[in-house]
Amino acid sequence: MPNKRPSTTTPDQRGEGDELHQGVKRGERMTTATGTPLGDGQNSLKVGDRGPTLLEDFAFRDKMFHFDHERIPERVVHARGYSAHGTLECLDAIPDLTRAAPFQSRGKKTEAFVRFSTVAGNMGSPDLARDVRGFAVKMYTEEGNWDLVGNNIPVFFIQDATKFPDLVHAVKEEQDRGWPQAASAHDTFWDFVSLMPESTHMLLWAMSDRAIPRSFRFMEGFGVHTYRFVNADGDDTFVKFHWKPRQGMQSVVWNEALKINGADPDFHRRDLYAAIDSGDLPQWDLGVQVFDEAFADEFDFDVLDATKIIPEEVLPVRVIARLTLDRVVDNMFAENEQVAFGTHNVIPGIDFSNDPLLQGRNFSYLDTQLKRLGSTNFTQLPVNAPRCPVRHFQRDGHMQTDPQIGRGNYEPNSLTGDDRGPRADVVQGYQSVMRQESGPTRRLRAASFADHYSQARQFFLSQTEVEQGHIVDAFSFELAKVEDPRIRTRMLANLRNVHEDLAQRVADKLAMPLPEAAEAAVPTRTDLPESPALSILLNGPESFAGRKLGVLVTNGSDKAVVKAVASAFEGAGAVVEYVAPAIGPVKLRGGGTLTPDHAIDGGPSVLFDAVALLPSADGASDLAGRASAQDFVSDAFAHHKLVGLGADAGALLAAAGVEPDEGFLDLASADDADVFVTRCASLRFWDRDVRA
Ligand code: HDE
Repeated sequence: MPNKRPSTTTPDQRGEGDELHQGVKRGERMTTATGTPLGDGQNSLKVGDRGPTLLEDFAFRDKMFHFDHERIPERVVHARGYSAHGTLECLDAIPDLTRAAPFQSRGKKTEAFVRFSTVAGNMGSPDLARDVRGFAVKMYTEEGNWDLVGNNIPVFFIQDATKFPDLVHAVKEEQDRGWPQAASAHDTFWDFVSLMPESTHMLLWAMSDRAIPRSFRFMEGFGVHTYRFVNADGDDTFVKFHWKPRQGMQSVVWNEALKINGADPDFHRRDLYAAIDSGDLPQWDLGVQVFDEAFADEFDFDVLDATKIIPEEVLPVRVIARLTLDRVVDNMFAENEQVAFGTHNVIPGIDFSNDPLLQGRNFSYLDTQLKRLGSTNFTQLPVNAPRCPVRHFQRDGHMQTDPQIGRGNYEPNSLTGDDRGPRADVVQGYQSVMRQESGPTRRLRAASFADHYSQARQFFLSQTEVEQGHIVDAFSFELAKVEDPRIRTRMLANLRNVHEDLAQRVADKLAMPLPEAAEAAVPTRTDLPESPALSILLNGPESFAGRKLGVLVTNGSDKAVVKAVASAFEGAGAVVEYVAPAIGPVKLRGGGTLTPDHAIDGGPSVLFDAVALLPSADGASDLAGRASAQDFVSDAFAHHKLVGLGADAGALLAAAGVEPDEGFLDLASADDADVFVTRCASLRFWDRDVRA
């Protein structure tokens, strides 16, 4: 009986026991890659019951061949990312400034795809690394794809693209040992940046809370470079792009970030997925700083230097459009991995400046796609394909899927149909801005790029005291991980040029003497005014909407209070999740049960923006003996969180060693819920005297 199925497979494995089954399971018939229907998906073809597999087994080879080649190289930087689809809507038409298609009429909608990322870590690294976040937006316009490949920090480490491979080698895991993963806190990174004072301004941002965002939804994005807008008459202006989160800005604290990475390494991607999936669609306003040559000439710094910003207080950001993310990806590989961004993807109305970093990027992004995606035809992949007609005489190449019909495959030709194939449009087609450039060819850093410290100082002074403390802590944490003391000394010498107080505080935390200040090409300016727009805490949300409350419940929790808290927070647009001693249903005092979202050992308070402690007295005594419950409370306290305090949580508080302060709000009765949710809009109780 050679066709008898072996009894070791279950009916489900065999595709039996299904009412549709007539050799077909669940509607679709499984086939090989070439469409041959499979008769058995569980067993390879063998000689006898226990014999060797036959080379003839084409189905096995078809499947294994494909599997063996599933991986493509991950991105050399920004390998870990997460994406979503959305729409850009024009709020303020600006045809006078640019002929870029998305901005020609108010209400105009343009399909978009966004990929957020960390920079240094590999694809499987944790989301809460201290790192810059990529903020890359592809806009599928009717005049081609426009990619704005930006970051959540408006400046960069280096001024010239030729230094990029050095920077990336230095920050990635060290080549002789293979660590650390997704961390700048190691010798090679600090060695490099301490020798490259141009990175100082970026370091201030990277050591600030900008580098540990609470969520992609709560961070700003920046085009970084100066670009050009060009209108229909060919007139051009300079422009810098800004994405402003309508959710308000928010970051976590460092000790919390470390713990989130353990509790939920996918914290950021899960957050974005959950928000979109629940209909709480994240939005950013797209704003521009537009300026002319005269402004550029008068401005304190060179607008072509990507280590400098133009403060919003000097040149306000004008909002012109709104981006809404409304659809999660269907397939991470097809979309998140295969999306190919490039600064060179511009459309009529957008042009480049001479920023030497941007010029270099225009080469690198196209080049890297061939390595990753393996074919010059990557633009034909659905996520990369323009939504407008594509017509040219580019031919063939690996994986060509365009039906390139007709006889003429060159331009000009007289054979391809009536219109003789596509021709350039000298009137409406892309025209590069005509620029007068002259001068000797030289490898030189312009003198106008020489000030490396003044804006770093301005950034530091524009932070609140709390944020300044975080910057001091971050420099100290990272430099304490550096093994070679000469690197720490060199970095402290650089920091003295930023601000004496910053350098002294970092030195104190490292228990090191302050070295002489480093030699600086130009003296640090002390006259730059503070820029409040640079602070996260000064630009937080107006409410707790979009944030998450974690409610600790046990058997016997007061139903009235639990319900009131849930309805107050959900009414404010927040998400409420329940944490209990175990994942099974909890019986409430006052009747009914509640199904928790987390068991306490898998639901630490670092996953929430605020917490409510609503155990029964017995539940609190029971939890008091559990380390995970003690951490739940003591971490919430240490991370400056607002805590709603039920009437019976005393035993747990005592076990956690926490004395309630003004950041603890009474939740003794259902009536207290509204005050608690209103207070939670401030997100943290920074006055708490604790350093996380
Ligand atoms: Fe990138 N960068 N970069 N970068 N970058 C890449 O392109 C590069 C820079 C940014 O989600 C790579 O497709 C050079 C600044 C983002 O797919 C690569 C220089 C900014 C992403 C590359 C820079 C960025 C990348 C790696 C110095 C903010 C992820 C894989 C001149 C304005 C895009 C890839 C995504 C990715 C090169 C500096 C943002 C190698 C040479 C400045 C958001 O081409």
